[in-house]
Amino acid sequence: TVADPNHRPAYHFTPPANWLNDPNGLVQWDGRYHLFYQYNPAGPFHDTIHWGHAVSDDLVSWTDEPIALFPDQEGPDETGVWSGCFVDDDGTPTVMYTGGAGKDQLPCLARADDDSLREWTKAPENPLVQSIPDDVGILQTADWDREFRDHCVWREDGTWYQIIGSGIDGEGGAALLFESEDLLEWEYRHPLLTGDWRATGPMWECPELLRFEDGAILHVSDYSKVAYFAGEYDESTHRFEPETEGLLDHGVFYAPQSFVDDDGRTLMFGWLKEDRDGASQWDAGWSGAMSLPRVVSLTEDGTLQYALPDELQTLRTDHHSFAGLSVSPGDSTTLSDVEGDALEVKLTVDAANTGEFGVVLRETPDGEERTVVRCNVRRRSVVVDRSQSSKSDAVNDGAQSMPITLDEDGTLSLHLYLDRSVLEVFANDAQALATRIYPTRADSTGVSVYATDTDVSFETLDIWHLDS
Ligand code: DQQ
Repeated sequence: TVADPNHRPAYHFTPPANWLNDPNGLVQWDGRYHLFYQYNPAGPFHDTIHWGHAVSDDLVSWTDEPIALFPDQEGPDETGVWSGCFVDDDGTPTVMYTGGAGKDQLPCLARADDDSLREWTKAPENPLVQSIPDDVGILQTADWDREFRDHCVWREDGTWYQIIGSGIDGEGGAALLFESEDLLEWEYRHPLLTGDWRATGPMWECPELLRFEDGAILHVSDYSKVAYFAGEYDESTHRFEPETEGLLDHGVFYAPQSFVDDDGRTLMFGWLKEDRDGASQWDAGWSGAMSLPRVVSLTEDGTLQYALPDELQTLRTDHHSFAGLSVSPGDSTTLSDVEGDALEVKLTVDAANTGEFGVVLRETPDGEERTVVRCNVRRRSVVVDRSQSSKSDAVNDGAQSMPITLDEDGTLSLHLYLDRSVLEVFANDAQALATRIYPTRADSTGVSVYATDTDVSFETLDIWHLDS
């Protein structure tokens, strides 16, 4: 197995021990950020899920809180308190979540006892949203009477709306829209969107509708990837017209959830799955990390944009600039004074005369272990090559890749966050790839850059060591 304590991220949120999956109930309440998450306190594996809880004043330092929601011994959430969202019910902090019970997936509601959001009282009316017309054709499987879970709730002119993840038999994943006056009794409206099972699977988990000035984004998790559709949401018909589509991330980022904070930013967190085997997770004693918060926006032409919150800059310690560094074809340059396993790397190159180049992270002096972020500018792709990331065979060493679009002036910019076993890569603030790597050697801390077939000249190349 590969279970080195040095794989535990330094500045990404991880559970105190045991298992973490989806972010839930995200909110800034009373000035504080609250991160709830799917949590199994019994061990580093997905089983009887609770809601873990952590708070932060700055999105950077997190303090663990007691478990917020427990499954009841008997009742609509007896096998798990699954994913759900936060609802501000006229000042009463409220969550909608899915209860697991036998072969049922049952919408439930709970209200916080006070503004600390520590303790919650479940609604006696649970389970909710029980009557769905038969002709909707909700997907049934061997395990579940109906695939029907995860919640995104919002309000329009005093009326509540929510979408719940589901699938329509024979068609594909679906985000089903419901309406309510009181959050307790819900009436079915229509699918806000249905996918084609060949493209985005038979079932959609964790659907979320995000509203921006210039349009809306609906994203869904289809067991492997997070697909998004950008388009228009019409408040009079409650219909969504998708115009463009893409992937929120090209790596292991899954089941993301977002919220608008007091500064009006739409902040998104996603679960970064492990990519080492179950025995390694067991030996490590913990599993799953939360992504960094991403500030999401939509440009006028419907392109999704990511930015990293300024607060993350407080993690920066030593700074090294290599602006103007040139590397000749076939050469590589070791950046000898920037060793580390918790780094931020930001670079720009002029794409016009640039072929293939790369940034190598977590490299041993003899090159036995190394993770290569390879940019093929002509093919407009970034590949994370993990074939030598780890000597262990208990890990996934598959390459991952994402397409890139250049800025109008032909600049390619890359922004990397390395955090021990986590690597998040952003290209031109528009594409993202989060991945996991598990080096085994203590000296896999080197950084180098190389050029393959053309001179590569870095207009900017900044590297910071990041604090924990
Ligand atoms: N995980 C939860 C579900 C959700 C899935 C259960 C996505 O609510 O559909 O832990 O990871």
